[in-house]
Amino acid sequence: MTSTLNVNDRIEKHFAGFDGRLSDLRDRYKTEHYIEIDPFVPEDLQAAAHTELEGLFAANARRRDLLVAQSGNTPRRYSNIDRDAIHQDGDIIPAIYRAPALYELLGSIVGERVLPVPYTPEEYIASRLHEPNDVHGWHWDDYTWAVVWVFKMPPVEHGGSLEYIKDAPWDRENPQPEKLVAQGPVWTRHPGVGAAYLLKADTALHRVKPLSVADERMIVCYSFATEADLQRPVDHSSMAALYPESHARHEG
Ligand SMILES: O=C(O)CCC(=O)C(=O)O
Ligand SMILES: [Fe+2]
Repeated sequence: MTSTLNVNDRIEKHFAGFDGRLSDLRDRYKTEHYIEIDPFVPEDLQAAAHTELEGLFAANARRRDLLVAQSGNTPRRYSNIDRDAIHQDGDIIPAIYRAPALYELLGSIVGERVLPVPYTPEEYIASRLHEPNDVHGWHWDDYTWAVVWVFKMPPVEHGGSLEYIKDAPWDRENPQPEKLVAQGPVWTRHPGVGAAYLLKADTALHRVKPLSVADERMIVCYSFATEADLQRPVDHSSMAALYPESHARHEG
């Protein structure tokens, strides 16, 4: 069993190796609202977390196939795991979310304080696209940042890339994702296994490109908040549609 303390200690040492790249990461984040931390953790932790995640999917995955009204009726067709299952049966994946070293690294890249989200079901989730036409459709996140840790990624010609339009904030009354996508520009990224990408996910309209064939794309998504996020009311109804049990447990 890996202890939480141990995980923080391991990633703190690992992140120290990024010191020489920090100014580049900061500059890129400023212009692209996206950077990659690659590799996100040491190799043995990646392997252990991957084993943990496969076990979580085997025991807890829920297949979803729905349109989410809040993001303009865009599709979610995939298998996912809610935060509570990961919290209960996971070890390394939840420990990383609590690791002070991660908050320090993220804060030094974005230039402000990075905080856990105040709504428990959104702390972390996992998703797996595996069938042809599986897609995580266009949407915005409820909180400012997402860190998406990649465990499986198909070759680019099979889909699974992240696409985003930066600085296209969510008008919850009238989301109009098609219009924003048509206006573009659409930025495309295809992070590799072992990388984690940081995205300013509240103002970037984003999606995962559909799989064109049966393949595997497996990720964990962590969410983070600004101080300002904690002061404003946040509507969690799209989370309630995707993770009904977890939402009911914490908010119901
Ligand atoms: O799978 C991805 O790369 C994106 C995940 C995402 O946008 C989310 O879970 O909100
Ligand atoms: Fe997202």
